[in-house]
Amino acid sequence: MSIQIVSKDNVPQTPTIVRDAVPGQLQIAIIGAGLVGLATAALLRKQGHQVTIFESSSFHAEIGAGIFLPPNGVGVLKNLLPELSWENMQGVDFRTLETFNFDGTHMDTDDVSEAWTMYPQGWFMIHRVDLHKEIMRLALDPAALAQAPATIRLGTPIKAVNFDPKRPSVITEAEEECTFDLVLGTDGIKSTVRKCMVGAEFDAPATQFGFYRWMVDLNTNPELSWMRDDRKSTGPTMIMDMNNPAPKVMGIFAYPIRRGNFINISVAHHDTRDPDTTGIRRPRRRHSGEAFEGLCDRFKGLVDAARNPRTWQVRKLPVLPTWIKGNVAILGDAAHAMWPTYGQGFAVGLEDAATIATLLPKGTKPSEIGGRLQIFEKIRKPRGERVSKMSTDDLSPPKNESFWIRPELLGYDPVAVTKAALAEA
Ligand SMILES: Cc1cc2nc3c(=O)[nH]c(=O)nc-3n(C[C@H](O)[C@H](O)[C@H](O)COP(=O)(O)OP(=O)(O)OC[C@H]3O[C@@H](n4cnc5c(N)ncnc54)[C@H](O)[C@@H]3O)c2cc1C
Ligand SMILES: *[C@@H]1O[C@H](CO)[C@@H](O)[C@H](O)[C@H]1NC(C)=O
Ligand SMILES: CC(=O)N[C@H]1CO[C@H](CO)[C@@H](O)[C@@H]1O
Repeated sequence: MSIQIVSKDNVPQTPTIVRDAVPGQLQIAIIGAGLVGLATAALLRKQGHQVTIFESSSFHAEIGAGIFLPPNGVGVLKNLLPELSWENMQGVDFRTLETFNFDGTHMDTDDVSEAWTMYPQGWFMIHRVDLHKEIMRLALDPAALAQAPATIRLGTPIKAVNFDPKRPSVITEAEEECTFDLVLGTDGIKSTVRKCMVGAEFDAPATQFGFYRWMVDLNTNPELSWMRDDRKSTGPTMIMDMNNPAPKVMGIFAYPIRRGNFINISVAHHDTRDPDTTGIRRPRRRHSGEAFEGLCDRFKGLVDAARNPRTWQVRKLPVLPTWIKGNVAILGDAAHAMWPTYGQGFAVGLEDAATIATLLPKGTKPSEIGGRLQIFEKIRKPRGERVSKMSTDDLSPPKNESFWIRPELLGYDPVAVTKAALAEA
C-alpha cells in the first residue's frame, strides 16, 4: 500500500483511539501532522510505541513550496529512517549559490562543495509535498516499517490539553477527551498546545517582513530553462536590486526542486500589515509590478510566470518559559518558529524529533517519561533558541566560515548529544 496525499475520506478513521496498553509500549498522542509531527510519529513508531496523530485539517489544500534540507536534518533522516526513499523525494543538490544584480550582471558564485566534504550526507532542496508524502509513508503505511503504524485522525482539531502529571489528555473540538502516556504538540507556529501550556502572551508577534512566493514550472515556461541548464552545478539563484538605495524588494531567491524541473521563488519584501487584523499566513494582494522595476528581461520572465503568488509574513516566537508541562512537550515550530534565513526551521524540528525518540526507547515506563522530558527540554530549548536567534540576529559568520557553512548549524548531531545526556543522567 502506498500513501498518497490523504483526505478524510480515504484514510481509515479510528473510532477507539486508545488501544489496549501493551507493556513496554507507550501510548503517545501527536498533535499536528506537519513535517515535524509526521517525522516524530515515524521515529516513535520505529521505537515500537503506539502513536495516534490528531490533525485539524483534512489535507485537501497542500501548499506547494520548496524547502531546504540542510545536513543536520538530512543526517537525522538518513541515520534514523534509512527506509525513506530519496528517489521519491526528487531533491536537488545544493552545490552553489549564484548571485545576480537586477540588471542581469553576474555578481558572485558561492560554492558550498566544502560542506559536502564535511557532511557527506548532503544538502538538498525538496518540494514540501514530496517530503511530506514520503515521511507520512513511514509514519502511516503498514508496509513501510516492521512496527505497527501510527493512526491518524484527520479533521480533528484539539482545543485543549489537560496536563495531568501521570495521564495527560487532549480534548477535541467535538468535546471528545482522549488520554495518553505522553502528548507531543507539533501543531506549528499558532500551536494550541503551546497556548494551553504557557498562555497566548507568547504568540509570535507581527513583523515588518514577508515573502512573496510562487513556483515556476519549466515544462510550461521553457524560455526560463536556462536557469536550470546554464550552470555548472545545481543550487539556488539570488537576484538583488544592488544599485537601488531603497529597493522595494530585498532580493529574489529562486531555487530548483523536483529534479530541477520546478523553480521555487521567494521574494523578501516589507510587509506593514496590521498585525491584529491579518492572519499569519493569509495570502494578500498580488505582488505589485512596481516592486520589480529595473529587473532585466531575462529575470522578468520569472515574475511574469507567477500564477498564484502569495505572501507569507515571517514571524518568530519569543523565548518561552518552558517547553514541557507534566507529560506534555512541544516540538518544531510550536516551540521555535524562526525566520527562514538559514533554511533551518524544519531541520531543528527534526533534531527535536530525534531527541524525543532517542530518549524513549521501547521499554520506557510511563513513570520515566517526566524525567526524560526534563532532559529533552534541557537539550533542546537552548539549541532551538540559539538557532532562532541566529535567524534574525547573527548574520555575519566567524572569519573562518561562510554564511552557509556554519558547523554550529550543520554539524549538530542530536542523537550523540542525547546519548551523552542520558549517560550523565
Ligand atoms: C517562509 C518560510 C520558509 C521556510 N523555509 C524553510 C527551509 O528552507 N528549510 C527549513 O528547514 N525550514 C523552513 N521553514 C520552516 C519550516 O517550514 C517549518 O519549520 C516546518 O514546516 C515546521 O513544521 P511543523 O510540523 O513544526 O509545523 P507545521 O508545518 O505548521 O504543522 C503544524 C500542523 O499542525 C496542525 N494543527 C494546528 N493546530 C492544530 C490543532 N489545534 N489540532 C490539531 N492539529 C493542528 C496544522 O494543520 C499543521 O498540519 C520555512 C518557514 C517559512 C515560514
Ligand atoms: C571555525 O573555527 C571555529 C573555532 O575554532 C570552529 O569551531 C569551526 O568549526 C571552524 N569552522 C570551520 C568551517 O572550519
Ligand atoms: C511557492 C514556494 O515554493 N515557495 C517557497 C520558496 O522558498 C521559500 C524559501 O525557503 C519558501 O519560504 C517558500 O515557501
